[in-house]
Amino acid sequence: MSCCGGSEEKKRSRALEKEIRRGKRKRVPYLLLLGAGKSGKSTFLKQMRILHSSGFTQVEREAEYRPLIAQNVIMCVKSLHQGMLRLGLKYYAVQNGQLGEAMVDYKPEGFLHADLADQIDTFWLDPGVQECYRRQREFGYDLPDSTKYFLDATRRLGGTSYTPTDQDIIQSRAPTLSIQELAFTMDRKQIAIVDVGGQPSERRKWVHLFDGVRGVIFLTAISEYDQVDQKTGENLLKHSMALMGTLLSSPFFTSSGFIVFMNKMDVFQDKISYVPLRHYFSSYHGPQGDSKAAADFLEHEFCEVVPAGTGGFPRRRSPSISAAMSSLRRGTSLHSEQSDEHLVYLHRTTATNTENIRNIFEAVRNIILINLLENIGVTP
Ligand SMILES: Nc1nc2c(ncn2[C@@H]2O[C@H](COP(=O)(O)OP(=O)(O)O)[C@@H](O)[C@H]2O)c(=O)[nH]1
Ligand SMILES: [Mg+2]
Repeated sequence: MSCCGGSEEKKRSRALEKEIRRGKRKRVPYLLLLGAGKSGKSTFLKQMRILHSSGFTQVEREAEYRPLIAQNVIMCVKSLHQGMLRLGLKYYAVQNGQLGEAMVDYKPEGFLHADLADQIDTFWLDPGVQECYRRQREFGYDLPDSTKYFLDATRRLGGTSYTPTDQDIIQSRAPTLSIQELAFTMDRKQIAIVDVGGQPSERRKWVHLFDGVRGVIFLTAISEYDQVDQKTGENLLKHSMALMGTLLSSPFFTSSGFIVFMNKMDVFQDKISYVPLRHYFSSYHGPQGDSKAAADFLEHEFCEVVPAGTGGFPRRRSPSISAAMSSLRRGTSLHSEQSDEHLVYLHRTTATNTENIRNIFEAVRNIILINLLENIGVTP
């Protein structure tokens, strides 16, 4: 697996697609990662690689991730500079504004020069830039998610002796332009996880992958409750809910396990303290600033879009919503042992947190083993 969409990777991806199209994949138990762009699919796959596979090699760290992280850092500076202009904010020190301007057309060559890293550190600490960061909502959340993570650490990231750590790799971002697959062994069984990319142009690729899939992990960034699509103006979280409903209505999923990760809980918990949920979901009447109540509500909204004919949660809502909710949260589902219908499982996740993903994956392990392996006639 590679992060940057190079030609080798594209070749592998095309070969994989062909194999899937021809139906060869049907006998291989695999989980499909689905969800809108930036919901955390690639991040989850990287965590799986760290937790269940061989991790990242030194060559990948230096040849792929060091240049990518340099690009990510420059992108953070560019986005902040654009934010400064849009908000009409003034730099405290003139040279910081000059640096912002100089970065607009700058392309790093493989690594971040140590002296540039120092200048970026000074740029980031400029009180004007800090205000811009705090007010990012006002210019449409154009900042990369990992802005604070990288800019707090810029000095460490400079120079040719810098080797990206696992956490740096987790925080780095490259749009997934081709199909990515990670195969690993779980309880002595081979399993593959496939990420098809969430960019709109990639979605046409999903359809032929549905056939024969044994399980889906659908990721949604619940921290996007106040964000809109820059082109359509549609609320991103509502869009994600609708997408999940559409996927669950698809006949391709009648025999697959479906696990929803309400992701970016860390961002959500922070944001909910100052951005009221009610402004974007008018039927929310819970306490303002209460992240648990707000997440419970959104979990319920997700359950609402599960089509009634699909089986699973909504048709089994009695005896009480809260019992059902807590049961879903634990990764089990009501009456699951009495039914062979496929059920929807919900978990709250922070994909950038390796420990959190380790625990969640433990929790979904049983669902995966039962739904994936038994369905294809393999005894777990
Ligand atoms: N803070 C935070 N950032 C996250 C989380 N999950 C993903 N990200 C970041 O969000 C960005 C987009 O994630 P990515 O996995 O590339 O999304 P994808 O488009 O669905 O593959 C990356 O910079 C990740 O580091 C999370 O739970 N918390
Ligand atoms: Mg991706």
